[in-house]
Amino acid sequence: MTKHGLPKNFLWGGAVAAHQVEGAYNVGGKGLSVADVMTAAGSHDERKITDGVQAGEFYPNHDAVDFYHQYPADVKLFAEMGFKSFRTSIAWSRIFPQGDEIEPNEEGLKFYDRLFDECLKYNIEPVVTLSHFEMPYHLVTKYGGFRSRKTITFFTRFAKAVFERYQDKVKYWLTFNEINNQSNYDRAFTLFTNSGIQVKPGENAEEVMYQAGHYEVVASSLAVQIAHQINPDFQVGAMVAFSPVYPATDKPSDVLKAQRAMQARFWFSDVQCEGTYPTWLTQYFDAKGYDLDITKADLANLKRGTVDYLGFSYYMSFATQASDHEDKQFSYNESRDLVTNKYVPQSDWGWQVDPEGLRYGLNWMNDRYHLPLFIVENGIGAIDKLTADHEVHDQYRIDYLRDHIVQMKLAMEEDGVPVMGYTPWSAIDIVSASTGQLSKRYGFIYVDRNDDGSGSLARYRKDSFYWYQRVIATNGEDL
Ligand code: P53
Repeated sequence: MTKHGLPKNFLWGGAVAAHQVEGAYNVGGKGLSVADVMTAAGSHDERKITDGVQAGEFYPNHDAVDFYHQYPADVKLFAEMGFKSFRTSIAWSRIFPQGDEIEPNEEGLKFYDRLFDECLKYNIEPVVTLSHFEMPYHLVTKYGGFRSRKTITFFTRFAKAVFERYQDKVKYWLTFNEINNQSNYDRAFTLFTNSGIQVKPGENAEEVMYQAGHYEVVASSLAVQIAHQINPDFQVGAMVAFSPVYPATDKPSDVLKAQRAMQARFWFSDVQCEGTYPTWLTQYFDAKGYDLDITKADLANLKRGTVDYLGFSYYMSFATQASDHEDKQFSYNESRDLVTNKYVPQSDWGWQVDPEGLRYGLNWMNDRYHLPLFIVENGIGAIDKLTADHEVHDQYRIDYLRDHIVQMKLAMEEDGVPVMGYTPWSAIDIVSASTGQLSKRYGFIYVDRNDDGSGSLARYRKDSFYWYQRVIATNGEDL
């Protein structure tokens, strides 16, 4: 890399996901997705996953911020900020409403034609996630989501349909968003949004997660192969949530515990980037007596379908500590094993803000995978106040993003880590994935919508909008 500023073609931009912005959940032939059966969380509880859509419940993703109808004006605002790229997902259930059809839904395909054309009009490169918490709900009820090997076929059929359709419009793809969230297998939200799975009483959630995760890395490897057959220029990436797990102290067992935590969080990208299972994990399956459906053909496909680059989100870091009664595996359970890091502050939602963790992560992934890296999410959820004259003074967001960009530049310029681009979360205010709230705001653009769904949906530029515009215009020099 260069000591003299960022590369000229650096992909500055912003990110969203279809289900968090589009709304129009039953328009254009779209089927229900997993996001459509999740309610909004209160201040202390998690989002409820309901049995289909229930009368009397509120589902914030059904309307979201109406991007489905308002995208031309929104993309124009992205262009005004100077975006070179825009990351979104294709809502799987717009293209295959039930998930198990043979033919795609033309009306769904047409929507993304219009959206990508709108981006290209401003020379904004679309960066497209295939599966961002948007599995067709019918695949959940009929097949148990990624409990079933059949879902690999449904996914690859979807992937092939959109690769073919958008081969001249989209070059950068990502397979499964934050595929490793489910390493926290005891949290209902992660297995449901990653894999369309609800754990049943008496089941071993960890084993269920490893089986689903295996089917997903296989599905990802098949998608990579299909993509390269259709267009050898396609760049297909994996996508993980990079929350590093630090040892809480320099006690050797804490260091071992943290190492196992990192292995447990990143085996997905190990397989997707390197094409083989790490040794610790096959030993772990044996030790735990997990008898998984992993075939020879699967292993061959994993080798053939390694990714071109690694995309990742970065919001926060974690820390862990060994207990006095660790088993031989130092088995890691994220819902149980994290401790607070007293050296870093927390966001209003308790996320540990740690800009240096981004430099650490870029180096760690570069050493481990030797692939180009793409920061496809980074940002802070915060309460914003709209003033009477429609301004939002979000200096905290500017500070957060600036501190992280500084660390990204150190990794690139001092450490030589190859970074393709930076698409912070989020381009515009969205429905929060984990809480369903609008008030956990991330955007450069404020959307007048409240947690209960009220509001005019009008858009307003925040202070961070103008700041980011200058950052892009100066290729990251003026922070
Ligand atoms: P929300 C967990 C840890 C890190 C990122 O998150 C995560 C999650 C799951 O909540 O999600 C990603 O909205 C995700 C986005 C999401 C964003 O980070 O829960 O890819 O869809 O909106 C922020 O505050």
